[in-house]
Amino acid sequence: MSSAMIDPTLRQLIADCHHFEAIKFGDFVLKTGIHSPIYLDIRPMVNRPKPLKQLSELMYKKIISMNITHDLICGVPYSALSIASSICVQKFVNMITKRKENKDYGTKQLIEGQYKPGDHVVIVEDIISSGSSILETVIALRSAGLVVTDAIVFIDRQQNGVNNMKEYGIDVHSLIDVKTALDVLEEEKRINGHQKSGIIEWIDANPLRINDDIVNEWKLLCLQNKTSKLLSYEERSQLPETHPLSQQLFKLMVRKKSNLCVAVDLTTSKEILDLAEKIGPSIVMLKLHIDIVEDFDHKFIEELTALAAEHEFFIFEDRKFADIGQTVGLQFTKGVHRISSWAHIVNAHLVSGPGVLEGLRQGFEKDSNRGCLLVASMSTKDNLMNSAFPKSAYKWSQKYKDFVIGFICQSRVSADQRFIHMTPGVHIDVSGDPLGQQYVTPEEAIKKRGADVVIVGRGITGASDREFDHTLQLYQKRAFEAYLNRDSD
Ligand code: S5P
Repeated sequence: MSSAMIDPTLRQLIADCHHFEAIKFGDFVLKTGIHSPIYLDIRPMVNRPKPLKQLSELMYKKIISMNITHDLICGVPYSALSIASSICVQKFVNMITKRKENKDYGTKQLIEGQYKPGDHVVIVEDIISSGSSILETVIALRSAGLVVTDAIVFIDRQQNGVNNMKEYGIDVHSLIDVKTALDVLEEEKRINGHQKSGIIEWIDANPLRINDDIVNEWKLLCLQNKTSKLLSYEERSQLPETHPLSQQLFKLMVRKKSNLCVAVDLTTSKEILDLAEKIGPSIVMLKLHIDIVEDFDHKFIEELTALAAEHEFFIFEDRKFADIGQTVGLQFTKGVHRISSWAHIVNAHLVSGPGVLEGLRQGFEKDSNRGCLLVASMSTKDNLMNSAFPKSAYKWSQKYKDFVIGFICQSRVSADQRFIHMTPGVHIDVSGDPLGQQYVTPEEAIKKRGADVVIVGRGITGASDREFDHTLQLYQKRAFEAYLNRDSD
């Protein structure tokens, strides 16, 4: 951009920036620890009515001249919020704002204001450096179903931000770039040629990248948006911030071509170990009710753990912890079973509230190879688990994701694909049992209800010796094929 072509108001604004110390020269240490010979902070400009009005008029003019479709305007917090408000007041355009909440805020809606999915939004920002803040806003807007393709900024620091944003489908239009602003300031005798070339040299030597955390958030959004349907186990193993145990499980399912967990509801250690030996190669998880084992001892656990390592499956103790946190902590770590010392996975009900998770927390001792599933719904007839349970399971899964890896459920609880959904009550013959168990087929569980892993008990363990191998393979094959053909009817 040549400084001779600059709109007189813009020229005046750049001079004002220097006058009000929105542009400063010297030696500044940036947030990143890098020394910079130039400092830009637009606040002293947007805190004053005259430059704010002039700046917002110019920015809106740019939106119009670039022919950018816009139902709404969104300022990047915080400095650009006043610019966006000023545009909206002057030009009668509606505004939305993005909250700047910390990460713990979970999935709560980050966009404030009236909008509908599909509305076009133009982003307004004061300065673009790497583009990270703009991308953060783009992620929030796109997550809410809004369409955003353009951003208007006052000054481009020319440190690669505009280029960076192209990768994300965003065209950034600046009123002025920093080198042209420096020309103006030189012409206005506010800096000399020597200072200017030193700054330009520094700018050229310091291109910026988008912050890694934001890139990861973007990847996650892409993976979720790529299809409204479920991603493959492989893709899910690569989602950022997936629990290490879930990552291992997703990978294991791909490797073993199995999404089968067998419920081994047998009462002697010999029967369990014999069965584990037989089913080991075909399963990814073996589920126990350790309190029904009549001859329990830790030698049994050692042998089972060795089989789990040999055949690569996880051990899931279906203890359904449900008491007050204090008791649950003891049930998990103490007693004859000392469950926390060997179970890769346990589960919990939230009937008594999230205290149960606090109670369990101590037993996980930051061991990233162990995790907990929340019971969100049950397979049995006339059970009392109404819709409050999946809602609460969803809510607390977000807060305890350091060890909550997913759900025991009859249909999906969370759209967050990092969580595993496991469905029990699966049988090829769906007639149920006399004690209220209700069954669905592996296809129904996986294709219709969205299960990632099916839990099969008597469907397999009840097969006669003669039919056992065939039955095991049939369940493995039907469940995995249902996953592979999930998107067909
Ligand atoms: O809702 C549920 C939750 C669980 S964990 N319904 C269930 O049946 N289960 C468990 O899954 C149950 O405790 C048993 O171990 C297994 C189902 O066994 P099956 O023989 O009826 O397949």
